[in-house]
Amino acid sequence: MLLEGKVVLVTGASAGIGQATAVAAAREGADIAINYIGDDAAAERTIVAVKAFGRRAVGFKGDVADLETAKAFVTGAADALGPVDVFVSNAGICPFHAFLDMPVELFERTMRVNLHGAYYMVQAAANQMVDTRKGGAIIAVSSVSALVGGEYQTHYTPTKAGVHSLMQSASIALGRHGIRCNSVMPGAILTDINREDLSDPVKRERLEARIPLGRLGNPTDIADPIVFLASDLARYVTGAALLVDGGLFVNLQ
Ligand code: NAD
Ligand code: RM4
Repeated sequence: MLLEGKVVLVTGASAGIGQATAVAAAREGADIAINYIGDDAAAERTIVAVKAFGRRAVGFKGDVADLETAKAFVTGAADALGPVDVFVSNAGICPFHAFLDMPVELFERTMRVNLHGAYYMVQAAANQMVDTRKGGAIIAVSSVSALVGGEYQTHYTPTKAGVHSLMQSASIALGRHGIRCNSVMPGAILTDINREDLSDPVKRERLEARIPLGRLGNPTDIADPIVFLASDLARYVTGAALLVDGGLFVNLQ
């Protein structure tokens, strides 16, 4: 087991990559606290799946864009499970939209959830890790979109470059406290975030054809590399990005 006895916190863990990460960390022996927004029943499914591994699980509802959510999540999780060892900043949105007529509300909401939300959460977790002097690992879910653009993602791709940049700077600020900070960069993973976008068969086939491993990813393809970065196997890895995209990025021609 790679995370035995660790307390792992995951944001946006009622579905997709966050849910798979919570379950994978539980499989590796961790107790889990999840942040989620909206769907109580979906969050409960994550909690049930964690408990099936005999681990403890608690859920905290809240919008990551709100600074108070971060404080409540990190302190509430510590009260329930003990201090945080691993923090996964995963919550994110990508409401696909054209550039020239991007509504200001959509632009600002995407920034607030994906970038401000990650910042508040990571800062709250880091403060607790520093206070308890235990060290720890922080992983932000960035994207291949930190490296390449998307016509309908002009509000989104800067946030994904931003969360990786946050991990780089935080790794410097926190290294002396024994805290490692890294990002994962998923490629095209089939989840709710892009289900509608990829329902266009032409777009989906074009994307699949570009992936050397021949398929879209699924959430567990990302959860396992996150577990690796969280674990002592990655003890000398900090400030790094792990691209997990089936080869999508490098396949130019
Ligand atoms: P998803 O829609 O299944 O999961 C996103 C999760 O974030 C959901 O559980 C949602 O409820 C939660 N969330 C959204 N806004 C929130 C808020 N304000 N507060 C708290 N939680 C909130 O999609 P996913 O693909 O699993 O996305 C997870 C992360 O992975 C995102 O950060 C996304 O940018 C990133 N990502 C996804 C892909 C992909 O192809 N699916 C690729 C690269 C990166
Ligand atoms: C990712 C990447 C994927 C897209 C999702 C929504 O970062 O750009 O291709 O489907 O976001």
